[in-house]
Amino acid sequence: MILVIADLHLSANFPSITNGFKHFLANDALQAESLYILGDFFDYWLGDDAMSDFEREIAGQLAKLHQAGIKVYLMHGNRDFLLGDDFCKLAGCELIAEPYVIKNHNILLLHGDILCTKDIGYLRMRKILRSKLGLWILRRLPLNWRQKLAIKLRNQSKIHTKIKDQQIMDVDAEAVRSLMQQYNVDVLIHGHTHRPNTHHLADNKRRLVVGDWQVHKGWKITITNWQIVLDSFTF
Ligand SMILES: [Mn+2]
Repeated sequence: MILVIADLHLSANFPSITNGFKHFLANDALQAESLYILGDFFDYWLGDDAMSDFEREIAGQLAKLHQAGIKVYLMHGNRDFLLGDDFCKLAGCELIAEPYVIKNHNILLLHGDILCTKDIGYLRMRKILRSKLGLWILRRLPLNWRQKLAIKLRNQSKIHTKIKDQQIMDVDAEAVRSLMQQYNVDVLIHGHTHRPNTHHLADNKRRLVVGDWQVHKGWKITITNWQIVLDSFTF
């Protein structure tokens, strides 16, 4: 069994989600052969050089899975894209680049923001921040600058979700179709939009959106050889 989660937005400010995650790790995740985390695992990430006690504790929690023989794969989201090798070493997980195909299952994994192609302003900013040069500069900025930038980006993304047309904020059907065709997959799984659902597309294809974790509720997708199921659970 493979488990997929995304958008936990872990932060020391939301202990209830952290507790829910610990519960998930001790129960569901220990039954899995592998766990995929599709981005925005943390609410923000200033850099591996600025890891807090909270973030180290989460790394320690993930490392328990690794010690139990469970493979953990982590993908960047739009909020934690500065997360790097130092965290992954502590957590015993492997950083994977999107788009990522789960071998033998023909399933494509993404965070999901690149599917929101109508949001031109956001994608333009993303391209700059996540370019090699952009990342190089961001990683070398003084910590207090990175803190200010993180707050700014988070506020922008909040205002943005409120103001922007809901259609613009969701994925673009054509972007989904062409990416699935390019990777020759029947199933696409992503997070980011916070709109958990199973969408049935043409030619028996499916797009599953894993939900964002709330104060007392988490979401997961379970993949076995015979089915792919999205469900929520309370904690
Ligand atoms: Mn996101």
